[in-house]
Amino acid sequence: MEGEAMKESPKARAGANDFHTAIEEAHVVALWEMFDGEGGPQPHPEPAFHWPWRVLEPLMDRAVDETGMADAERRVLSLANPAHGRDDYFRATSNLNAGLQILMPGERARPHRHSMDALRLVIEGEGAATVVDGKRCEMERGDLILTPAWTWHEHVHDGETRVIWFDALDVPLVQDLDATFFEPGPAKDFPILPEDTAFTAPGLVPTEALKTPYSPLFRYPWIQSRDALAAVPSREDGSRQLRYVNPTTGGPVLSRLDCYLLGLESGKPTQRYRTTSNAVCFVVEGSGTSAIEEVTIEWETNDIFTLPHWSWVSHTAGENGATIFQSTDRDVMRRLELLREEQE
Ligand code: 1HN
Repeated sequence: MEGEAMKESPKARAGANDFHTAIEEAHVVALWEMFDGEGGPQPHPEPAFHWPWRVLEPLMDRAVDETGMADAERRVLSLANPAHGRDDYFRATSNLNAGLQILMPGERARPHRHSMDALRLVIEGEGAATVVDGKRCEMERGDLILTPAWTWHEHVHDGETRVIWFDALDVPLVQDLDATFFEPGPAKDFPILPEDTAFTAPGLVPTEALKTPYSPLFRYPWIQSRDALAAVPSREDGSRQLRYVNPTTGGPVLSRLDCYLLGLESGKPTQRYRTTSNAVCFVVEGSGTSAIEEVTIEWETNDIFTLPHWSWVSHTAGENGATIFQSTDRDVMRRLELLREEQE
């Protein structure tokens, strides 16, 4: 009653309005009216989202009919999370961009470079290659190809079938930091790089390679990742995990993209965890379900789904187990001292 009487007092109302008009005109906000008093991490801002391959694959074929490579810098369908709106089309999840790219036989995506880190995980096709600072990286199913920030990169295709790959970039983060730079080719002034065979002896790296802030290996072939994952002992929940690292530092492969390969055993839910980092998952093999806060995603091979920050996550693989590739901003969060992780 007292409160209502106060509200109805013309003098009080005029006073409040005066204050609110005045602060609005001064471009300031009264924080005590905004803050809800709850400490600790705020609820995660977006639900997990899922792009099934059965929906995207036909659209990739249609994209080929829509545009030729003469008119497209890259023939990419960018995964625009509806939580961020279609105008924010680079956000698959808050800090990460993901997309699918298709190249047809004889086509070429011309060289360029940009301040964003980028990587590709090859989905299908043979005969395509990404040329990174002059180094040719063949693209085969499951291969991880890096195109680090400010390296020249182009995609070429001398094979006979369509080639499709998953793209992941740190575009939204770089945009938010207002640090986007782009330069069209032709590629020029790139360094002479060691062959990947210079890195294949465990414990030995060429000294010149220590000078880059990214992995000097631009290609992580699937057969090697698959065999390495098979050799990792299972954790109690049946999962196995590998991190793709820069062999010269043991750190992330790229400054702002940190990648993992997760192996899941059939029918065993993984221990629930949450992290302040974000991930985009690409299903390399198998099918299964993931419980991500209130959302349950049923995924199959080649599907893409997100793990938004601070969401409780548990994965369960179907009959034959599964392998999931994860592109994350985890090492960015760690270096900013914002990485928090919990396990149940
Ligand atoms: C880019 O340069 C590529 O080089 C793919 O293949 C996707 C999305 C946003 C900005 C640049 C590529 C991209 C991109």
